[in-house]
Amino acid sequence: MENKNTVEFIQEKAAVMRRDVIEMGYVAGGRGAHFGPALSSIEIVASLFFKVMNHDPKEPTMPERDRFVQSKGHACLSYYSALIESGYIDKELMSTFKGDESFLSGHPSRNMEHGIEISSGSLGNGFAIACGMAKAAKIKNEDHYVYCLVGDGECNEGIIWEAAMNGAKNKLDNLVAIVDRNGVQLAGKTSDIMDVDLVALWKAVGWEVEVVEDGNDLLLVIEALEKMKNSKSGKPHMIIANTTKGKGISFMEGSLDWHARAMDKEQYDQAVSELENA
Ligand SMILES: Cc1ncc(C[n+]2csc(CCOP(=O)(O)OP(=O)(O)O)c2C)c(N)n1
Repeated sequence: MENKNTVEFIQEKAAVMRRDVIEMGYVAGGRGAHFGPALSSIEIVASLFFKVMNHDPKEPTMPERDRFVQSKGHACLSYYSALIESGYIDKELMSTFKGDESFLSGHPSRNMEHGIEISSGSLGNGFAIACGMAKAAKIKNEDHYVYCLVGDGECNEGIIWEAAMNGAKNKLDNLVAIVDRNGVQLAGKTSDIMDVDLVALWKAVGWEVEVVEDGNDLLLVIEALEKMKNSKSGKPHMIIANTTKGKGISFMEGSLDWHARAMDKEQYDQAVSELENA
């Protein structure tokens, strides 16, 4: 399905997705939710689902669909919100997030009927699977793309680099990965935990790299995705998008406290009011 949505339309979708993240995270109650990682990735996921990817919610398994893998699976709320707002998941199911019988679990669990391509959450694994999916498409002469969302802390995982080298060797130019570089991981700032030059590293392993100065700017994200998708470099593509953890909610922005936690009523009211007045 060709995606002809306007930027204004996608902006509106992104705003609704942010609201969905807060609603779902709040209903999880004491079980808590990964608010910060979901909110930093909204513009990336919205750009993919409402502009860049070829997909059809009415036909979730159509062979020619582009595949999306959320390797940073703990941020599932941005993924679920895109699946809800594009029609893969009934909006009423939002209230079941993290419920015992719900398929909307705390990390994505493969569910093709509802657009979830793979289970993810063990950091690094989703990225390696995405490389395998891109290789499989090459072997089968399929011309769809694979898009994969990775965290900057996730890039500390060894499996990432094994898969990255393999992806370059296999010339997986049908693969576009995006690092959500929000600078904060579970236990501290990414630069305090493993201070690496991600741009240099990805280039060193043979990937084509594009940096997005503001990964919460929809136009910039769409531009980078289109550029990488259409690139003829013959290399796998990596977009490193600088984002803000917890983007859109003042008390969450850049905060380690809001990597994952429960939200009380007062915080919920403030978050909703900030989104309504944004
Ligand atoms: C293999 C593995 N180790 C540890 C974890 C626990 N864990 C969950 S989220 C997280 C931090 C991820 O940080 P980052 O990739 O920067 O993503 P962000 O939350 O900033 O979006 C960690 C270590 C995990 N899910 N998988």
